[in-house]
Amino acid sequence: MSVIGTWLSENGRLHFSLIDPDSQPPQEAGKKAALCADYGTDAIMVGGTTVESRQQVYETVAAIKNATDLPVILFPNSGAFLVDNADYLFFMSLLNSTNPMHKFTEQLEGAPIVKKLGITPIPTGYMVISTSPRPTTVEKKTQLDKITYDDVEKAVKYALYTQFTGMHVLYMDAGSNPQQPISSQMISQVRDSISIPLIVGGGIRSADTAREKVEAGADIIVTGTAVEENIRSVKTIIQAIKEK
Ligand code: 1GP
Repeated sequence: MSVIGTWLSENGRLHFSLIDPDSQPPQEAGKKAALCADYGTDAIMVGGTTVESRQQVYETVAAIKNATDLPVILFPNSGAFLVDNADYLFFMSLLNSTNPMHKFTEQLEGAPIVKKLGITPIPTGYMVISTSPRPTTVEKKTQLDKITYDDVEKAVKYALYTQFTGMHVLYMDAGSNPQQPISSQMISQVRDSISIPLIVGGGIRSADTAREKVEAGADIIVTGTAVEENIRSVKTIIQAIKEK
């Protein structure tokens, strides 16, 4: 079974806290991670679309590892910022990009680095959903074959492709701080079409929204902006995800 599959079978639904090394100094990132650990988060993801320094990523991961026992998963925007002090890496292909760099080339160049550093890769199909009129940073920086808020059929097509090409997990992301999260209807239809674990992120800032998205079929909820802007809300978000 895949790493994520094992975590899910042992713990039920999961919550991952996303920390962007660009948003605060490493010590501050460590404090945030420790609070999220107290609230019951299951892993810390480290990454962001605007990260530009390997040292910054390394020091952020070091501070988080110092402050918590949680697994740290890199959420990279490039193979250039991989570090050996993280535990795992979302080895991601941005499926609905028209630019081969985001789908394949970065991964190809990064593969020997992952091997050398000894981080465990988690083969991940990554889909960005365009939920809002105002594009998110990831939408601006990647060239997307757009999947709009209502285009459930297209999302299902990409989800099936993800599973059929052997990815261990599908991550559906509305990008950071979008005007609205991915629709529950889309999550539910995607969930019904695949059997691999489903991660959902982007725009989930309240317990009610988190509950709605897990009820629709998300196995794992990622929150980033909530960790940055209203860390206390992460506690109730986690409680909502884990309640039966
Ligand atoms: C972005 O899914 C993550 O890649 C988190 O999004 O910052 O909106 O929580 P938020």
